[in-house]
Amino acid sequence: MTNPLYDTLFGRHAGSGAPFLYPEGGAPISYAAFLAMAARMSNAISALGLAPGDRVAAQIDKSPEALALYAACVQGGFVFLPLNTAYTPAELGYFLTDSDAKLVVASDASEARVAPLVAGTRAVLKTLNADGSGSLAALAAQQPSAAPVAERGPGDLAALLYTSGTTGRSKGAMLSQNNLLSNALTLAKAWRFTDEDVLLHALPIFHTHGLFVATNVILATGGAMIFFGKFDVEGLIREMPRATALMGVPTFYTRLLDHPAFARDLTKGMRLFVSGSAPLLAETHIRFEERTGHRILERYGMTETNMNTSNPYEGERRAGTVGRPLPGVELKITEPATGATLPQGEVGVIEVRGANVFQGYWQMPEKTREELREDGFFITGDLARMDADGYVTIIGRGKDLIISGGFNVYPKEVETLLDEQPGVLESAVIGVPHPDLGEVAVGILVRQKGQEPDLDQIAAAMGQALARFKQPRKLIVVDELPRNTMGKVQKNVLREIYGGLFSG
Ligand code: MCA
Ligand code: AMP
Repeated sequence: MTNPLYDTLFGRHAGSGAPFLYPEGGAPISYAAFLAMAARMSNAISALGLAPGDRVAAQIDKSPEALALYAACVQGGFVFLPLNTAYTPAELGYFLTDSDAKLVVASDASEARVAPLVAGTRAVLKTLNADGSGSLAALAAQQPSAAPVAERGPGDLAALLYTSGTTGRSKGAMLSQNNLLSNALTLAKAWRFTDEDVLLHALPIFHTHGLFVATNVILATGGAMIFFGKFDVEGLIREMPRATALMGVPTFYTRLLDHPAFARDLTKGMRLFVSGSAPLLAETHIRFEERTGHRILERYGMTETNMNTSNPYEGERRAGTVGRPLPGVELKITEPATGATLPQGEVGVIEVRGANVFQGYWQMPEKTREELREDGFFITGDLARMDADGYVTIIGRGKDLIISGGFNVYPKEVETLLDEQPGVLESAVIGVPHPDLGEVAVGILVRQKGQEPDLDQIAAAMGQALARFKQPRKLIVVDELPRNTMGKVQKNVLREIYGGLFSG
């Protein structure tokens, strides 16, 4: 094999007229047609002067063509770097420079905003729009529909996905061909995917969940995807009768349950509902079973590791747990200070090792050493307990992280900006329970003596600097923050005080 990821996920479908994508409102796209689209795009990228190993950064709307860009990168050996469409130019600039991307793909609508960020780099800027048009698409249209498959080994990089850090700058998680491939094959088998499956795909394709977990599992087995531009509860309900599986964040499930038309009958043909990226409340699991007769299968993963644990396909899917380590994944619960493995049943940090674990952080050897041990165990920062029969229950996070609707918000990043605002002495950003998004960010501001912060002006400044999902849903001004005897802000106290802001 010259390129294991391409050969196993894409090349094996050469010439297949079987449907791969059912785009919302569009004609079905066969595997063969999708591969031709990807090959044209791969040729176009080569024509722009990129070589295997070069980074292709993309901040584009979800579409079949956007997915073909991922396939094109695997085919040509380029490193795919997808970016959240919610990022503001202020956030984007760092990723483009840090990754030293050689091609940046934006949309016609965002081109003028992105151009100044690209101007100082060696990258070329091209566009790809939600309807498949754009300057990259135009260049691809002139290319042959077959392309060379770049020679790549299992350890070569396939993707670079940025994850924010609890301190400092975002880190690019380097994912190799084998990181992605091993996990796709493991999940396809664990969850019994076949070419008969039709997956409801309503996740974004710039994160692990929608791009690798959902898409790669289908590619590995030859099934099809009903491909939504974005999550739309009405669309899911409309299409569910012709689907067999759904993968989503907990918000998908609470929104389905809140919809009066979501009833048992609709789910008759479905064989699997998977949830992940954020904790699924046991209550949601139970309500879902009462309504549909299906038990949601919850699994746990990270950008750095793909998927680590899963509840079983056959056997007990235990509400409130993320199941057992997947085949090929070693998992231990350790004492945070020493790294020593804890006795069974005690709460500690999850560490994982396996073919799924990433290659380290892009150009950050020190950060890599802090989190990836020499023996290959990765320190996740998630706190959990393991039962005698291997089920893992996540208790909380050692890292200061808020997960809002499946998107990560690092309080430190928001606090740094809030602290710079006029009239603000200091701030603390906490996650507060939210009925729709699980939790949302709330900013607690300490006023500077004799000053009153202008909350509208601060909210506007956050809007300029931060993606919408990171912006505090509420700003609250106080005289001081609760601190422990060491002077550390007691976020748990703040969470208790403000925990009810969005309930009821
Ligand atoms: C949208 N908004 C949000 C979020 N999404 N605010 C906070 N958190 C969010 N997640 C903002 C919108 O900009 C809008 O702002 C307002 O909230 C309401 O938008 P709405 O239309 O209700 O939202 P939506 O467009 O329907 O999106 C909600 C969503 C979406 C479907 C839950 O956020 C989503 O697709 N989440 C999935 C994230 C994901 O794929 N995570 C996987 C990461 P305004 O008030 O201005 O109108 S991978 C991962 O975590 C690991 C590896 C793993 O284990 O999977
Ligand atoms: P990301 O940085 O986007 O890769 O997010 C990974 C984090 O999401 C993990 O470290 C966990 O904190 C969280 N996560 C993912 N799946 C689950 C789950 N099923 N239950 C609880 N937390 C989860």
